[in-house]
Amino acid sequence: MNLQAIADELYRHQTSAAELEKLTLRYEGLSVEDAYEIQQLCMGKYMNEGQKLVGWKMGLTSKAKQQSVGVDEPIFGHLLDGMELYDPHVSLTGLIHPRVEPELAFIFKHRLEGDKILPRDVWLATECVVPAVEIIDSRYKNFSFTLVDVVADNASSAKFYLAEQAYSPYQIALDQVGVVMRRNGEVEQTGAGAAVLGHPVRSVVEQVRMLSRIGKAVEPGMVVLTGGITEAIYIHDGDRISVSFEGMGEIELTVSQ
Ligand code: OOG
Ligand code: MG
Repeated sequence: MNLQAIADELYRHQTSAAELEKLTLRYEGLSVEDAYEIQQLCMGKYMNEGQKLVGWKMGLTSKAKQQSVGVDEPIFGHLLDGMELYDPHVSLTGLIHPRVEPELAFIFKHRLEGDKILPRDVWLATECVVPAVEIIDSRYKNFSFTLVDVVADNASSAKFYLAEQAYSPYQIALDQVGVVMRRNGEVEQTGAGAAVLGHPVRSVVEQVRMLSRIGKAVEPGMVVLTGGITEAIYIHDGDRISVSFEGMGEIELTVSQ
């Protein structure tokens, strides 16, 4: 199977906001390892064009997320500098059927690698924790995919925004942080940090372990998005999305064409 050709195809669809048919309907026998290889080849194209790897994202770390897409294990993807929003405003241009979800992000001062990582290693390596929102946008028709498809498509990543205020990792029990996501003032989703594998620190542990299988690590200065705390909601032109993180402030995201 020509994994590079599949990566090229995904790249074309990602950069032109064009939906595609699931890979698994067209290529028989693609494994999860193949899918991560396709993801790396595809992200390599962006990096060849000058984009920088700024971190990693975990996905499907909460039951709410797993149930909404019908995939029951965590996945990860690359975060590139071109995906980061500098202010909490998202333009729908270049996106297919975007959704937003609340997340907690970790930012690191030390390298983390290997498959024997424990939560205490993560705490020692963490500089700060920041509330975040991720805009996901599956390139597959109807936002419908299998594990293999979504991994190849860089775990549906499109954009992300980190709040301006960072917090000490010791100040707040991250599993206890309550989250309320509203659209135009109406409550859409609620949840708590514990939805993410019991505690968001476990998502970082899992991220490092998964990276060790492909010989990669979390480098100093990198961000890790630990995964949607609630189900993601679709965004439309004119939406005002507010996400409050108990004890950690609020993100107000506006959406336009
Ligand atoms: C896959 C990406 C999941 C998360 O935080 O759970 C994700 C998807 O739902 O399209 O980013
Ligand atoms: Mg996410």
